[in-house]
Amino acid sequence: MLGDTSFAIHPGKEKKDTADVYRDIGSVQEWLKRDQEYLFNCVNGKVSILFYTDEIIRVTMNTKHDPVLNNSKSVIIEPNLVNVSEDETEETLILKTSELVLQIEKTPFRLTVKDVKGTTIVSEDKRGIAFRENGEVIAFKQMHEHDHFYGFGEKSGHLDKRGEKLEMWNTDVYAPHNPETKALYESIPYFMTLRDGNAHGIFFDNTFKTHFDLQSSDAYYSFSAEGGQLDYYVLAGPHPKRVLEQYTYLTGRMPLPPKWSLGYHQSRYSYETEAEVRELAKNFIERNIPLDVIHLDIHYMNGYRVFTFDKERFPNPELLIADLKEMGIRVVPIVDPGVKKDAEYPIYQEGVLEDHFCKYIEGDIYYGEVWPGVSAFPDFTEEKVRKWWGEKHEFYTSMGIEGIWNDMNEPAVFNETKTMDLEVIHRNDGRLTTHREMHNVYGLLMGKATYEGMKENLQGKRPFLLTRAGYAGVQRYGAVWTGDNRSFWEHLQMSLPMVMNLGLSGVPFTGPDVGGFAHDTNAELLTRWTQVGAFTPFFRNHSAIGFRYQEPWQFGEKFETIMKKYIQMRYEWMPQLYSLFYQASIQGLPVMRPLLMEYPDDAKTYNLNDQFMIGDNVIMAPILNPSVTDRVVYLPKGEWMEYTSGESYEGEKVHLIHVELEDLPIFVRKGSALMQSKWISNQDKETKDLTMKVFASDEENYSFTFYDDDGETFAYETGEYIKIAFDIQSSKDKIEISVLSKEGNYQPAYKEIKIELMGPNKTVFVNGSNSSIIGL
Ligand code: MIG
Repeated sequence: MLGDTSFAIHPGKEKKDTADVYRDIGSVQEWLKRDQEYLFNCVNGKVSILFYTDEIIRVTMNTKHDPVLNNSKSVIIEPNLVNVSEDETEETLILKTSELVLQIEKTPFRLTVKDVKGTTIVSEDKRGIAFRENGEVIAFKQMHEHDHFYGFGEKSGHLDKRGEKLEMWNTDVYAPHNPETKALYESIPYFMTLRDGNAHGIFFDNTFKTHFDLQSSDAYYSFSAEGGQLDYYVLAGPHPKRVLEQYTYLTGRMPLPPKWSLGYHQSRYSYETEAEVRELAKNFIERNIPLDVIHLDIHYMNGYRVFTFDKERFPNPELLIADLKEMGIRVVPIVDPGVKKDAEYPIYQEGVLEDHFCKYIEGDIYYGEVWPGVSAFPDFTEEKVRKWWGEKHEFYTSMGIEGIWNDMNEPAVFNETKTMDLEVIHRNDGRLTTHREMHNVYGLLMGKATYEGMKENLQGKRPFLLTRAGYAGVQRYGAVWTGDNRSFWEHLQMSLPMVMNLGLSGVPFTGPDVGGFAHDTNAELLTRWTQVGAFTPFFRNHSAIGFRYQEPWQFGEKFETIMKKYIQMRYEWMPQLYSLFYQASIQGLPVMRPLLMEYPDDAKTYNLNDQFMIGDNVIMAPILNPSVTDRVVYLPKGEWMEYTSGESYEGEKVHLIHVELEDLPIFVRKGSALMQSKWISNQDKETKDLTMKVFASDEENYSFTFYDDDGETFAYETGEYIKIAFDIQSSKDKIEISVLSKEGNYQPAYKEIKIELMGPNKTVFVNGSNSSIIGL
């Protein structure tokens, strides 16, 4: 990955097109329909096409036997009954749904997917789908001149991945996180292509190491895997939001997180003693800096044994947790997968005696070095192991803990390869396979075990899970932080496209370590990062052992005051953010999104890396460079109002704006609204007042949905929520707000919504009458 020397550009060094060594699937000899599956017998193997909906198809190539269609760790739905019409000639077979036209050429097998208007969505390069004798499988697709590529989970570099080569192999990368770092902790082999304003998606559901090549040619791109089937889904779009709905329909959506997990988190590797944690909490309370969570990193454990506390450092965890809860602060401890090899340690004993650990085929347990020393690793591919691990979390829940932080679950091992031997066996509920195939889903399945175990143990309360590793579908179990970044301005810059692409990959609840994990942060960087963090979905300040402490007060009052203002702002925006998290939980749309998601026709947004949106009406333009107090902002179509100054800005224009250290430029689309409430104190975080800020326009229409509930139980599933759909019509002299619908039985502490008009004075009407209050 980093080994490129100048030799790579040696004069005369020829570039060989590796595609030549692949064998084509070949011509169709016959085809048949089995239930909903179209199965093509080709010269070199079989291909199945399966319709999931009118807009989603699955293509599976298997060169050895019939395609296996029931072993996904990601896809949680079954194919629907789809009406497909067939039209066959000697050369082609046409399959049509209400949204898609599939054109299959028979000699050799080639598939083109079009929409019903005849526009090509996905078409094959002249090489189609192919394989190699070593087990590799590959698909070559045509690349169009105006294609832009997004998603791919957690990747370094810029938003648009055209021109890049990417790899999926969950890797513990302490350093570096550079544009050339191809694989990080999460593997999400999924991307969205945007072409002339229309979008579609491809999900390559293969858990082996996979590669995406968007670089070698301008005429084609490819995706390949080192083993398994060529198994991919085409999602028809055509709007970017629709693609995401389709992808998360397949792989699931984030369950509504507990509200406290959307607050501010303070962490460090590590707050080492109970006294230190109490002192930390006291500081937040006294300074009235909002805080919801303190994370306990590995030092809390007895010799790094998971499911233990060190009795000297933390003599009374129950009391600590209870006292902190009184202050409105929760504790989230780290839990790694490695179980210390120690014959006197009950978790290890059970693991061995009940056969929960990963083994070699000969029956010996696999051991690797991690924090506790020599350790064994639970085989999370087995249902019974997941259940065991999940139940063990009673240790934490019985102390009042409601959230868990999973680290090192790539799994990371301290050795040359950084992970388990590839030939370690996973029993995989009867479909035995090796780590080579299960590596990328180890973290996902640990997350499943943890989330489900916590949910069971918490008896009606929502668990929170933070995980480092994952695969497509990880959003069903947890939030993701982007691992070991550094206190570099470059890493602040990179975190924006990284979090936006994670959002486009179905994972809405993510964020980087604010301030930077490794390296020493500084006052200005931490301040600017905290301004951004206040609006990234996951908001945690975390730093590494041996580096400067970076709690908000560490750099003196001037900086503390600014950071406090932004952390408080996070809470003032909570009603808005929570409504967006609700939207993410039902539709899969990210809270923090790139501008292209809302403005897919505007080419200026296609690789806009240093601005982001919160929902569909707010654009953030933070400062991401040292000593900079001016920046350029691009605003798309519409009229915009800067949140703090109230100044108006025209859309489809570039603006130069002045930004002091205490400022974060926030642009709200005129005609739209934001729901907000006041920050009171850490001990009293319940929303008691609610304001709708309406940003006056002379002509816009806007509609949005406000959502709220108790924030911590599953009672919303049985109607305990409040959900109001609003419509706002703006005109020259008036603003008309209408309640389109109102649902749910939840009785919040606030009894009305106060309307606050931002900008020029106009008369406000609510449901037809002159008023500035909406009663609930
Ligand atoms: O390699 O638990 O990414 O957040 O503080 C060190 C110690 C292991 C890596 C995580 C980091 C955490 C640290 N862990």
